[in-house]
Amino acid sequence: MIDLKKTPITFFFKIILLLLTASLTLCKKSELLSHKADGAIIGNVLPGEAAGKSGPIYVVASRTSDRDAINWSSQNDVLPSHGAFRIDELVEGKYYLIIFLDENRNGVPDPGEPFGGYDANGDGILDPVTLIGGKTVQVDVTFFTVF
Ligand SMILES: [Ca+2]
Ligand SMILES: [Ca+2]
Repeated sequence: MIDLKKTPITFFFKIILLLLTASLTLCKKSELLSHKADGAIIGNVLPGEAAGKSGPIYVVASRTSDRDAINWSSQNDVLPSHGAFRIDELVEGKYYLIIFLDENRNGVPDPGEPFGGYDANGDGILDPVTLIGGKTVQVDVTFFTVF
């Protein structure tokens, strides 16, 4: 047991210093993790409303669900048809999984082209998935409307 009366005050300062150093180190480590692009989102593209239609399928991991603000050419995977997708090198955070079927093969969604993504509750509004640093999240996406 530590005799409080005899223990020098410096002992407590040392303990406090040790605790501070430990917590700072932990903070630094989690900060490093959160900025590392070491997460991935994988899953399957299901045909849904796009059944029978053909063309490249773009799967985008987007920070926004605002169609006008989505960058279709980055953080994506392009598939020749329905099937497995994989998007690597993602920083942790919230992402919307958004898909379109590029019927006229111009690299961007156009009115009438099948559109969809990850909609957990099936209400027609995209839902975000949360990715933790260094982890892989699996979600299936489907076409449920047109752009
Ligand atoms: Ca197009
Ligand atoms: Ca939804």
